[in-house]
Amino acid sequence: MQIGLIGLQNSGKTTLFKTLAEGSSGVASNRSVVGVPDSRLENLTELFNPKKEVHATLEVVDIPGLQVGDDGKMKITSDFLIKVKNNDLLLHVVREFANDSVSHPEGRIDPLADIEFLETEFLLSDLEMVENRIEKLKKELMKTKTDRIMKEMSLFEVFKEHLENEKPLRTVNMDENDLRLLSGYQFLTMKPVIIGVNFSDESKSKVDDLIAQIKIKFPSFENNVVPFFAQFEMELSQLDEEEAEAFKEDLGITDSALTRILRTSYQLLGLQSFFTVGEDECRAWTIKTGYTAQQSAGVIHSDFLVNSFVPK
Ligand SMILES: Nc1nc2c(ncn2[C@@H]2O[C@H](COP(=O)(O)OP(=O)(O)OP(=O)(O)O)[C@@H](O)[C@H]2O)c(=O)[nH]1
Ligand SMILES: [Mg+2]
Repeated sequence: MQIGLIGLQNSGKTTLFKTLAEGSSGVASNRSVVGVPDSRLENLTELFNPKKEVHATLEVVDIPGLQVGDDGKMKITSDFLIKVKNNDLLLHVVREFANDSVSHPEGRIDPLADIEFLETEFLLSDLEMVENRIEKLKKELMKTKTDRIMKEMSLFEVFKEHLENEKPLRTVNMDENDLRLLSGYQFLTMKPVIIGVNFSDESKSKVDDLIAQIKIKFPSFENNVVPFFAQFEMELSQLDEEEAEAFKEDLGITDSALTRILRTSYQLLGLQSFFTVGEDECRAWTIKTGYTAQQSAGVIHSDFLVNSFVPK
């Protein structure tokens, strides 16, 4: 699984990335393989005392912030689309922290407006892509009327209407055939999104109220809003454990940003863990929620997969 950090410039993506990647193996300066924290695995390790403890892993990618041009429009470049492409999930980092020496591309600290701004730009970017494709399909239909082109056309007409009504494409009901038709496309509003709100430790008292406001204004993100304190949590990771615990308690942080983000990601993507234990290793594996025991075993033993136990 791969999570891409996106958002406006200076929202705190790289700071969060460093916090998430702390102690994990970096693949590149903007890419890291992170072990999924799991207290259940730690309990099993205590019980079985194995030679090795293996966490489930996922990849986190830090994507450069989106810039706003002189015309007030966000520049969604082809480079950005390429970077977003391979992510299973996007974590949209919005800024709540105030810091006079760090500029905001829109000159404001307003997380609700930032969420709306990016969502709207993503809708517009997808709409443009859909309209261009419809024009091309119309020309093709004048030459030949194949089944595939007709199906693609009707799907894109649905997309167009949906986007014009300001609804993201992730809310369109699609079957496997539709998804196959779309395999070459890259629509921004089709990706699952978590909204990550970056607070400073001074704005702690605003957390509950702001999260509630976001959920009211954007009901589709109701279960996908995660507050965190990127800078503060990064600083904590440099303290010794006892000191860090005292600060965390003071701020009411029970789980790290990583744990909270991962928990929400697993829920959103319908994932869960199961464990294997023994003297050699205790290990966490990731599966789709609802897998049977046989399907889960297929994740471990690839020879179990021949009967296509893994849902597509
Ligand atoms: N006071 C304060 N400053 C922060 C916080 N998070 C980030 N910053 C500062 O804001 C600046 C920008 O943070 P980055 O993490 O680099 O932001 P970014 O989203 O990666 O920026 P781009 O990659 O340019 O889009 C840095 O100087 C950070 O130290 C925070 O929670 N509080
Ligand atoms: Mg950055």
